[in-house]
Amino acid sequence: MTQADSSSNQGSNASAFNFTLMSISFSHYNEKARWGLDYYGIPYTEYRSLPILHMLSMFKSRAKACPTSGTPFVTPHLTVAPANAPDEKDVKITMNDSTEILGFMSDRFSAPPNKAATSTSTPPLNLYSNNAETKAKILALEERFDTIIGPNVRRLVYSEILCHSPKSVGQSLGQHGNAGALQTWIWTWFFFVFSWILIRFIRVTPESAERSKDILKREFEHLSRVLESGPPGPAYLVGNEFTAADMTLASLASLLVGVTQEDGYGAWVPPMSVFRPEAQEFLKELRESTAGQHILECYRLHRGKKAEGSKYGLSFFGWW
Ligand SMILES: N[C@@H](CCC(=O)N[C@@H](CS)C(=O)NCC(=O)O)C(=O)O
Repeated sequence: MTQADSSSNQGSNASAFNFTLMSISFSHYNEKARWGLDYYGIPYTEYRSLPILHMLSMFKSRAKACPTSGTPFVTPHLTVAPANAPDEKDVKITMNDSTEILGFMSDRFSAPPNKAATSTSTPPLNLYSNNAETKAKILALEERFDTIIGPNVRRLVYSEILCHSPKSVGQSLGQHGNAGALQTWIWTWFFFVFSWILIRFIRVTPESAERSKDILKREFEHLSRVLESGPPGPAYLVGNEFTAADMTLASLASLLVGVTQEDGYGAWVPPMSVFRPEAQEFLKELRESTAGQHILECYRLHRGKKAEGSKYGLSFFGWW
């Protein structure tokens, strides 16, 4: 696998491998991994699950030890297997962390052309720089977003969906093609049980949701200042180029600024208009900030479509 000049890696030796992504379809960490695969033009098969039901989907692929965040069933989970020996355990590579997945893609595959470039001589954008100091900055930001933005967005969004609009929004998360028919059926009928478990597991309370809101507001203010005070030229978090830091921020915070499937999000997510007026007001404030506009711009310029040749997989006779 080399750094060739192509907008898609289908011609490179990516085709010598089968890529299988096990996901919780609407989750923002899964969106980050999906974006990484799509960005490098890697065709993959995505097996989508809904929260809690993902434990059944992931049972055979569960981690031996509990990862630092999440349970042994944590998603995104990517398997890379040689196309000519897809079932041979010893030669499979597996990853269950979005940062590890982006790093793997960037190390092995050629980056797409720079869509934000004004000149054709601008080189393609790999997600991590070859310069050690710049790479360290990108990784530090990625870690910050993974540990601060990711969990707080999850808590705030679940609080809105599960506590404030369970019937109108919560139940619909399991529909719109976010999983196979059997999962959709179970989610719809047992939604209030799942909701009860998730609220306890993620520790959603009015106080914790309020805390998450404050943290996210401060993060957006800080990031807006960083973007406004960057070097002249295209505004990105590190230098003037789109990197893994921008991709991580954009995917993990997309739900706060109203990004939907039409903007490129790889699953159905509720539009801002279905939330309570007070929640909409907060999201609108974030969307209008410099950081919010940056996220929308990253989607517009860099998200792109699903990598050509990708498909959805269904197990259990096509029902799961
Ligand atoms: N640091 C991990 C976090 C992933 C994560 O929190 N995944 C959630 C989805 S929102 C999950 O699968 N939770 C279910 C579980 O842990 O069983 C990453 O970046 O991939």
